[in-house]
Amino acid sequence: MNRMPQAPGHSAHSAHLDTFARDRLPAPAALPELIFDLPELQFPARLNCATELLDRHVAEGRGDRLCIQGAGVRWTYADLQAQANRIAHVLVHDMGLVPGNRVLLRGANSPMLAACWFAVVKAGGIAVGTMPLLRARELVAIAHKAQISHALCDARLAEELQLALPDCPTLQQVLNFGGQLETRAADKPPHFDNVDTAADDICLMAFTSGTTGVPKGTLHFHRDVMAATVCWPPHVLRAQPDDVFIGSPPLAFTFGLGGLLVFPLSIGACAVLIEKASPDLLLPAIAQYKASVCFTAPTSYRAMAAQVAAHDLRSLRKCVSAGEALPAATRQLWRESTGIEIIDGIGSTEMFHIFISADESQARGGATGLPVPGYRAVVLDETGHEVPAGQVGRLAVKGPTGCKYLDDPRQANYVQNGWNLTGDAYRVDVDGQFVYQARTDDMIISGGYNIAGPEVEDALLLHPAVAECGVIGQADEARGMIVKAFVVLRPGHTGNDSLGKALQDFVKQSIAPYKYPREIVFLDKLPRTETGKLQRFRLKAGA
Ligand code: 3UK
Repeated sequence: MNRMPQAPGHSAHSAHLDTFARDRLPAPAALPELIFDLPELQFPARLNCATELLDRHVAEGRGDRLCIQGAGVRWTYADLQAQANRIAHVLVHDMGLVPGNRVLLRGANSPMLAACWFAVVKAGGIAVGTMPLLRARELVAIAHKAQISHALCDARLAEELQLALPDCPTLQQVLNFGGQLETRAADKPPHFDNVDTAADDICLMAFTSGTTGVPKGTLHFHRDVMAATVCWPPHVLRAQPDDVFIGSPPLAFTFGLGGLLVFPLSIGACAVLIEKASPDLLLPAIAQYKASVCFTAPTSYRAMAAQVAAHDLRSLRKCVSAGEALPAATRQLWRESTGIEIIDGIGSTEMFHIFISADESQARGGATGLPVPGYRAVVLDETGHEVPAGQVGRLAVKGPTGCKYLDDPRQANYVQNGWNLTGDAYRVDVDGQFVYQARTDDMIISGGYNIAGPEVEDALLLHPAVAECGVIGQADEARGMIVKAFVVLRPGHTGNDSLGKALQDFVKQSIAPYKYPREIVFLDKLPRTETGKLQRFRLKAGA
């Protein structure tokens, strides 16, 4: 155990022998204020989240319960534990992992990827998930920034990592699963003593799905992962041990890691991890696995709504939307086609998971919801003062988790005066509901009016010809900016001037006329990230 004197806020008893990440935590003064006022948030000083999420169930006699399914695999809790333990032995004994090392994980969602995640965390390593579509150049940037020492990679994605390796001098140990990893693991013992980590040892480095600049690595402690499990899931989602979780977000995205692995396991439920979960594949998968809790992005619900009739979705009872604002039209469409009220929630990579949300009974079209128990949220003006109800300002949150960038001056943008500033413009209604406006940078200022693109999108989405749309501000000499809409039409409609005019009139009828899109461009599809977010910067650049 190392007992070096540490700066305040660092545990004096870290289990990490490799202190690279811990040495690059933000300075104490740059950290957000933390709140631990729920009784469930009183964590012990020693905590390994893998012990709590996985081993605990086996120790308490639930080893035979179904834990993970996908790609022809059905693992009980005992099966996943044994697999993770064997891989942990490979990491430690064959690959020389020491606590604190960063392990890159590369693969589409699958049971093996989940086993690898647990193996890293059990061994006291830091799991660094990466999006499956990343190319060599992006992998190099992450490997460099995180000083990655080890990688576990799906054999089918090995090529791109191989291309990156010559430029990753610190990355010396690579094993592929769907390949050598299973062979090595097969003759390792199924028992492993998890490293006795401190509650505030780092177990996870999640890179933001940022659109510009060098990627930001957000650091999360074992305690952060456990804190997330006792806030939103029991208070808003309220899933049960018999629930079967399914969805689309990658485990490399904390929305997916929480929703599809950490949260189901925290209650002894079952997680389905499928590699491809586009709307046309997610629907049959829900039917096949009799899934009951679904996590995906707003656009995916909109696309699935059109196809629900062809599938047996009787098992489905809870649907969670996050990643971007849920348009009121999409909420309504999903309710009309399935009878299910979507649970919307805003979360971020920096906060780990959802901090404002509404359950089915609180849900209201156009509003994100209320601060999740354990979190506080306010709306601030430019000078950092809270604005009155109804006024738009910058969303600020604090709770038991918070932003900790790895060695990054942008920490000072996200954390100010102890608050986490997510970069979102919000308004609080008189009933306390938080109403999303836009990303702060995306607010459109036109002819002296402040216009939120998503509000115009909501209005357009109610038109029967509109499948998807994105609204941005485009520089304009006379008005500063004009509202410009990019529209994808439903099959059977043709983009022409008369439809453009009809859409403009349609918007003017449902929201203040000055918000109508003065320019409309018809596209075949909208540019989106792997996590389902609209890439407005690309629309602005004319893509
Ligand atoms: C936007 C939303 C309106 C918002 C995430 C749930 O999306 C997640 O993390 P990211 O770091 O992005 C964070 C930003 O995305 N956003 C997310 N959800 C909503 N805007 N309504 C929503 N429901 O701009 C936020 O600042 O990629 C979401 C859980 C974990 C996550 N990491």
